[in-house]
Amino acid sequence: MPLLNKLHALVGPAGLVIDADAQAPYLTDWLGKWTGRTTVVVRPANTAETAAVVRLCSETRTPIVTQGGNTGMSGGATPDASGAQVVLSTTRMNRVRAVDPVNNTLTLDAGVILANAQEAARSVDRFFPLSLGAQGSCTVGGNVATNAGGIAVLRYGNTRELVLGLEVVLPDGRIWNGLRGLRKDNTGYDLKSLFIGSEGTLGVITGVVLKLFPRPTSHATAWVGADSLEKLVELLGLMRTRCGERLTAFEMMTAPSLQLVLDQVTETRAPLATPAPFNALIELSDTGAASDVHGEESGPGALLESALAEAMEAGLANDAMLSASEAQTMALWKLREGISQAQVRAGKAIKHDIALPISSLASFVAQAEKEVQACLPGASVINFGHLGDGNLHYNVLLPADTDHDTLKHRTHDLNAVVHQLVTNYGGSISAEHGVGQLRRDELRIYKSPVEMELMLRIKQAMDPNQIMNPGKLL
Ligand code: FAD
Ligand code: 2HG
Ligand code: ZN
Repeated sequence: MPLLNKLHALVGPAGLVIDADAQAPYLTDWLGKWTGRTTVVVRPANTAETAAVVRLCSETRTPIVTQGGNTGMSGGATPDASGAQVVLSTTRMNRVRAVDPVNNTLTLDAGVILANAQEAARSVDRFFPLSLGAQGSCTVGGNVATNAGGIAVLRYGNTRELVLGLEVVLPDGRIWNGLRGLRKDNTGYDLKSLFIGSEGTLGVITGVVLKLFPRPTSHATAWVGADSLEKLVELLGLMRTRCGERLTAFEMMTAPSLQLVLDQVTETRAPLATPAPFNALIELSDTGAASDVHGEESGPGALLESALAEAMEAGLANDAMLSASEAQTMALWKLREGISQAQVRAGKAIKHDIALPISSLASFVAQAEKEVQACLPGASVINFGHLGDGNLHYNVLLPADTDHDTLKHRTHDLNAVVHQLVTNYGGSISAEHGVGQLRRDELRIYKSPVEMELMLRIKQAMDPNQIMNPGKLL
């Protein structure tokens, strides 16, 4: 019986996408950078169906590309051009399995959309802190598989820090039930950690236990302008000292990044009267008795105001705008969250998702500016990111009509310049978006042979037939 018929027998007609038009959204990534082919997109309804599909693929040596919300930025969820890879979409597995406000855990199918996970936490007066621009369409399984970061890492950590348990369909079709909701469990190797950030190369994540937190009851948000990155880094230090745990987000945007959003995204306006070379979007949040943003002396509003006054006095900030309403806060976040879309609209971005020690950020950026301009005179650098985590999105924007060969050469040259410098500073060439197909070849250059060998051995041990997302990560 052909594979298609066997899959049909396992998941029924609702679990298969065969029509070319209906398949299209699964075959191109969010950035429109990678397009592949497949004979079939399989959408199992639950873990048992997923296990049956993977078992069949294992027996027939059919490669599987697992896909969640397809918002990834490294091409990890796009099949190759051969048409031989099956796309396994988790989007039908979208049940909230259990919410436990006493244990502070949330157990979900891996295909649950991140925003729905946040809502499930809110429904029991708890908080799930993972937050990123794609939260309306990315899935928790995809978040786990990429170890997603986002805007609240500064306070709550990456996805890795937010996962207590996993359920995974292994490459041979067996189900590993590691859905534990424990804060302590020293019974050997931490297997769940292997799957976090594995980008679909070790198995299909089907269930997730997430940590919940007390729901913040008050927030304060400000936009700050500074004339150098050194000053913003100093401001970050000041905010940490003055605000401690309440400092939830510290995002950075250069003037060209902000201008790009103002040019490309409707209903946006500059937050400061005089544009600043470097901008920070700062958020404090607090739990406990509800307080108005500016209401209480000890609330985050008052704290932010006094910390910023101190910063201005110390010359760390030129100007600051404290949000006075929920609508203003949303408008400020729209400026930050709009950058990815603005880049897509404006041209072709050569992206660098890099992490550096916070203490090296300013000198890295100064040196990178020189080296990038030497490599590509007049380059338009869109530099922004999660400053509080030392994570920059150091992107170089080329005109939309740049031809394929030019783009290829520029990408190669700029990657070499930026990533060698990142390595010299002890940084990482993939901070939060993963490796996928974007950084696969470069990984071999920047990871040590020992690390590469260990990763390849783990892959071989767990997926000896190499059916899980071949051509990605390793
Ligand atoms: P997909 O794109 O579908 O897949 C990503 C990878 O995970 C692929 O390798 C895929 O094979 C694998 N995978 C997916 N689901 C599973 C599963 N159940 N089991 C095994 N493997 C699986 N990322 C950040 O970290 N921080 C940000 O701030 C951020 N902001 C973004 C803003 C925008 C506008 C966009 C478009 C993306 C952003 N991203 C960000 C990137 C992306 O949203 C995240 O990487 C997200 O975690 C991917 O989830 P997904 O469900 O869309 O995964
Ligand atoms: C963000 O922080 C995302 O907005 C996307 O990680 C970054 O578009 C990018 O390069
Ligand atoms: Zn980011």
